[in-house]
Amino acid sequence: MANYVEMWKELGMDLENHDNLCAVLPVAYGDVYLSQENRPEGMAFWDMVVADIHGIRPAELIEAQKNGQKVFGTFCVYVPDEVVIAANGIVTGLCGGSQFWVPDGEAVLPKGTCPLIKASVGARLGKTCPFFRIADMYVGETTCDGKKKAWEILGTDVPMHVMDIPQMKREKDIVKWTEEIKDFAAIVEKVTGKEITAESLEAAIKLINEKRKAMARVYEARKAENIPISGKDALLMSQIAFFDDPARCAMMCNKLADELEQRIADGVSVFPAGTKRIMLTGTPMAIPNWKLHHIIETSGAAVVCEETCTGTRYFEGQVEEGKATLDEQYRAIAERYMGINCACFTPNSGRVDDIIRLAKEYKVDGVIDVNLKFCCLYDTEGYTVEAALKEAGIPVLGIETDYADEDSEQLKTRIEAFIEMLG
Ligand code: BJ8
Repeated sequence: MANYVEMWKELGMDLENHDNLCAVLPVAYGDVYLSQENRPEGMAFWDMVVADIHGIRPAELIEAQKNGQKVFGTFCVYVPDEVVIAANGIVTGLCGGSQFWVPDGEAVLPKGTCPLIKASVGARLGKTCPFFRIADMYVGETTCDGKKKAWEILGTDVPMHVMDIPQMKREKDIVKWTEEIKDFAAIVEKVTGKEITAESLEAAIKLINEKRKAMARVYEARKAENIPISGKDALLMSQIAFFDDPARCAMMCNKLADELEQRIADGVSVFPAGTKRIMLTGTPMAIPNWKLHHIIETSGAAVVCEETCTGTRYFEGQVEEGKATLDEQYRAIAERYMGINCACFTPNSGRVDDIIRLAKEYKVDGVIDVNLKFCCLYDTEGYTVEAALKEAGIPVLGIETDYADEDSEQLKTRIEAFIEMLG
């Protein structure tokens, strides 16, 4: 492993505390990931990325900045990567998924805030994540109240642009969202010093569409009767996709999909025949939040799909290509992104339809509706989701949790009972 201490020092990181984080991550990864048997060989790429997660990609981003590129840090799958890439910028995801960052977040936020927000704020203020130090600009959005207020705090420490996301999906909301994307494009052009043209935007649209298609291929393979990849490994692929170079991400996902398709043809599975198939739905699982997948997959079941923003909501749906003008392209981008079904919208019946459709496509035996503590949106929507699943005859278990380990045993007991109940 290369030595990145100088780089972290130059980024103004708290090295002592960062050492504490670096001490726990390899142990957690070893326990959760490297203990799995018969993993696809293609996962070696993601193992390598995680082994140097605060080194390789941050060093690439810094090199790009030296060459004049700007880095935009995002927290939500509604922020259109295409716009940044069309202006020669780079996007990196910034959602925090570790309990390690929560106390630094709680220093400025109410304890009753969702762990994703606390960890994201804590990762910046605690100076223990290079990605949070590198980003030239953060891009927030008006999805939930906790995030909206967190942007005001983060905005005192780092340049911040907030995108105003509509809360409904009527024609006038799509028009408004199109305008909001255009405003964002103007900001991006100002920061990067590069003009977005119809050609550069078309190229960016194609690039991100390719990345989505590659991720979709990996997910497609999970529909097979003999499951060629664990849910944990598929989740890792999605989590890293938020940080990686999109062309490399597409290439590695396609390579993995090739291997998985071969495994299906050869009848290779990472789970014994008859293993119960679980779909997760709910709040996103930012890296390194592998808690629920690990509990489920060490309790005798397999996770075959995630209807989350670190799952299908991230890659389903393409931006229509081949539009002639920038105006048409921005409208096409707005339409694709408004197809994502986040609980911040009302009504949000599209999400319920997606869940039922995915449950059938992935032939799941049961669904676990997971909610991050204090996420009022997904918690409340859980009522509708769980009622629809019951009506469709699909067993469902609702769970609320956070990033801490304290409830792991209790969760395991409930999940084991649920799996047993599936017969
Ligand atoms: S599109 S799910 S990534 S907002 S931060 S809403 S968990 S209380 S992350 Fe999200 Fe975009 Fe929607 Fe997806 Fe709840 Fe926490 Fe808010 Fe959260």
